[in-house]
Amino acid sequence: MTTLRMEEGAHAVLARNDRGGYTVPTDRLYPFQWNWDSAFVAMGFATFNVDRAYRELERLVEGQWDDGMIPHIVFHVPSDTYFPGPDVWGTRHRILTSGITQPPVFGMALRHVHEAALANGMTDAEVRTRALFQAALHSHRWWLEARDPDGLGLVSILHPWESGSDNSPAWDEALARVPTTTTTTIRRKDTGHVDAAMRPRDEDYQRFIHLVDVYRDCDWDPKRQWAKAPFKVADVQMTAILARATADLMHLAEALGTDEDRAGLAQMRRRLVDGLARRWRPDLSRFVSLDLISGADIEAPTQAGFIPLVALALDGAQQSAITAEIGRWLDGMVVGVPSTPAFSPAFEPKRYWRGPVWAVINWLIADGLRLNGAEDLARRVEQSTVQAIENAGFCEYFDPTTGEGLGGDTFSWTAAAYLALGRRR
Ligand code: 9WN
Repeated sequence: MTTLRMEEGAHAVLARNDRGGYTVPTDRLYPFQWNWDSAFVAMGFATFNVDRAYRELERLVEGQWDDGMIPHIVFHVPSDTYFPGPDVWGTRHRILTSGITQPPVFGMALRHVHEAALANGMTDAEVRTRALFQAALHSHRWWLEARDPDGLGLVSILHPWESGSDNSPAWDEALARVPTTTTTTIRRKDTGHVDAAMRPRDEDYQRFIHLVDVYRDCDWDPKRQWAKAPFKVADVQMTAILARATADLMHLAEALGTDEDRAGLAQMRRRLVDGLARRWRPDLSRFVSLDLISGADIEAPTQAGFIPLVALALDGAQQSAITAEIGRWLDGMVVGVPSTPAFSPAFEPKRYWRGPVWAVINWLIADGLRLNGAEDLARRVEQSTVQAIENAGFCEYFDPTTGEGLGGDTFSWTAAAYLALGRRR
């Protein structure tokens, strides 16, 4: 198919998943608005419809809590095709939402959309960006207060769903400590839409729901949750995205913020960059997360170890080491970067975050490689992503060993990634 036809196809996927100013990740499997999906989708919309890009972000912040948290799901309209729905979360925001969050790509998306709006001469760009900037700032403050109360310079996830990489091998040890007992009855819907062999296991779901039960019993109060959490991981992927989004907000604050905003953001960024820099492991040629309950480094190799590229300027030795390591993960793969490398005992090429390639992860990795001067590798990652989508369609994820498209098809963030990355070839 030609690039033009593919772009039309990507627009059609976004149109089909549009539910009135917000986009569902895909029909039925994910029938609500998801946090980081929408941020990527907004950047995709910015390539052809900036007004709609703003709407995506504006509809997401309808779900923002008074304390600043932007939830991982906003349940704008009821649907019975997804579990767990609002009844399980039992939160008490103005509109129904989940009680946990997801990677704050929002700030990155906001800068992107703002720049597209200026390039298009949109007259309401400043007003719209200003409102969203305040929402982003509030959410970043929440992140540091609620999820780095001890000032490590690293933010923590209290649930694997927050990472966006739900069943990643990175969580195996930490999650194994979480009991499988639940007070909520589990009624999985995902395996009715997608082959169970490509999804998290039942045991994973029992633990995921146990965590929801614990936090609901804390009335979703961040301090009580922090004290009670049976799963607490200072995540380098989350921290890197937050640090990068903070840098993007700093950029916006030059024109749109106050002196106080600028100083606060600069301090926030310094804290996160310093925290992240301490997570570099030269013997592994990547960054590692920290299990705050056991105190141990999480050494399982996953894509998260490369995401700090989006936030840090690495030194020459680190740059060579990390690019060589990414090259090693790509070796023998039809499409990379795998979410878990083939040499890992945990590698499962078709099971969700345990091997498959995700277009939006490649988008971040390529962006970070380019920031760190590795233009050739950045292009290789981008082109193999675009190629995979052209061969297999706008699938949720791809088998790195065959390039086969897996999970949900007609996926919004894959369409957005195609639009953004396709332009760079
Ligand atoms: C739980 C929507 C989301 C993505 C996540 C992906 C998956 C949900 C699920 O789908 O998670 O949030 O039910 O599996 O792991 O990254 O945001 O596309």
